Amino acid sequence: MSDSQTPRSHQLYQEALRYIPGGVNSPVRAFRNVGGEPFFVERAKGCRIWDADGRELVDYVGTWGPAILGHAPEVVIEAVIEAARHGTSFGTPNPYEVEIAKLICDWVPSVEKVRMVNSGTEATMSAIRLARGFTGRNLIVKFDGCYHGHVDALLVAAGSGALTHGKPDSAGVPEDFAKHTLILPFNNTEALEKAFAEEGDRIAAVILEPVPANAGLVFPKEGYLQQLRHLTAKHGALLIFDEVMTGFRVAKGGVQKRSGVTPDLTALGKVIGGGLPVGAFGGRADIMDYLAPDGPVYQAGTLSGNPVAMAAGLAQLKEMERINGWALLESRGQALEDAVRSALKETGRNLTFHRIGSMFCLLFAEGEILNVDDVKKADFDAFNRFFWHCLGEGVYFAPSQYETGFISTAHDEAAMSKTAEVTVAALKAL
Ligand code: KE4
Repeated sequence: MSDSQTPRSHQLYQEALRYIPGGVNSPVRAFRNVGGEPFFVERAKGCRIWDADGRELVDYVGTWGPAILGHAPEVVIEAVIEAARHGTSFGTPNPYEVEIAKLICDWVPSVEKVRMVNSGTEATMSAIRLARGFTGRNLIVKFDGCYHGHVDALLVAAGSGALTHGKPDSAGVPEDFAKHTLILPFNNTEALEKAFAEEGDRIAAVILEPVPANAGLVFPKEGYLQQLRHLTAKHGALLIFDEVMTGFRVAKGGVQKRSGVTPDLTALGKVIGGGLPVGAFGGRADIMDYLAPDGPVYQAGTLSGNPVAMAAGLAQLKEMERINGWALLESRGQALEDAVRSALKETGRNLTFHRIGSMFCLLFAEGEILNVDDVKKADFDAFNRFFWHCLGEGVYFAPSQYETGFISTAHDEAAMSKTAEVTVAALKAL
């Protein structure tokens, strides 16, 4: 995509670079993984977005997950307008908070009590602090390739060996923080057993994306989540599912509903805000009651539970239930998978397509892909060429091989057939 094809976005980007670090308010939007410049979006509706140069694009990023009903669904827009008319934030409890808390407790198996926050990062950060406060332990286990937001304790990379304690994965994270985080390879049962054998009574919690979707899209091996549940319970450690991305998307109750594995705490975000800034963390009541004001673990937020964001989230979740959105997402996801698989067959490309419900990833790698180490073997140049070819033809996939794509209930026939056509052409052109 040359700047001449998107002159207005190019101009906006040059201006943005003057006032905003990297020209963006979140790094992935800068397209650094695929090269080139980002485009600026001016409006979105359903499965389509329109950029500053008027280009219409079929959108498979869905603002990184929240747009499960597509962009600007009428029910959400009306709920936001209605709520905003009565005030945007009160700094006091409001009825919306009670309604959404009840809905989350009813729908998500692990959640007996829930606290609203303003992002997925806040949700995982708070869940970690709560787990440490509840257990009186410091050590947190996470998995290489899983992303949980920009939490100091979790911006940690695997040390030299699989079982060494972490080292900071970002400037500004003190070594002292990283040493309390142990990084394990995902889907490696021996590493898990060894870690618990050596450090089990020091582990406060294990946090993971139960279906990792920030390093490509990979699936837990048969029995892996059950093993995690068994080992954490056996050693008095908590199990935290980061369902910021999968919650309310892969099923009404998330991965924990589909898998039957119930964590002690769950982090949520994205879909529950209907596109507004919302996160949440919840779980066993005896753990959640450790939170201020009743308990010793402090956590707070000026805009947590604000009426407008709650109204947006409630409208989205209730609409998903009304239309049984999960069945719709499964059928659209299957249609996309069929189209991609026939394109791969037609073009003789031996690539790997992973999908769970409306989340998918076309991995430019062959063979079994079990964790981020396998994804790192992908052909990133080929992915980049595929990305730009599709974008040039009006189909916007996530601008990184490490990111997952999202389908919404608004992805219509026309969008899906255009996607199939463009995918074949892009694979042929590789
Ligand atoms: P936020 O703080 O960005 O709301 O949520 C952090 C987060 C936590 N847990 C999981 C599993 C997540 O995927 C995320 C954020 N996801 C990225 C996309 N992979 C958001 C996009 C961005 O960083 O701009």
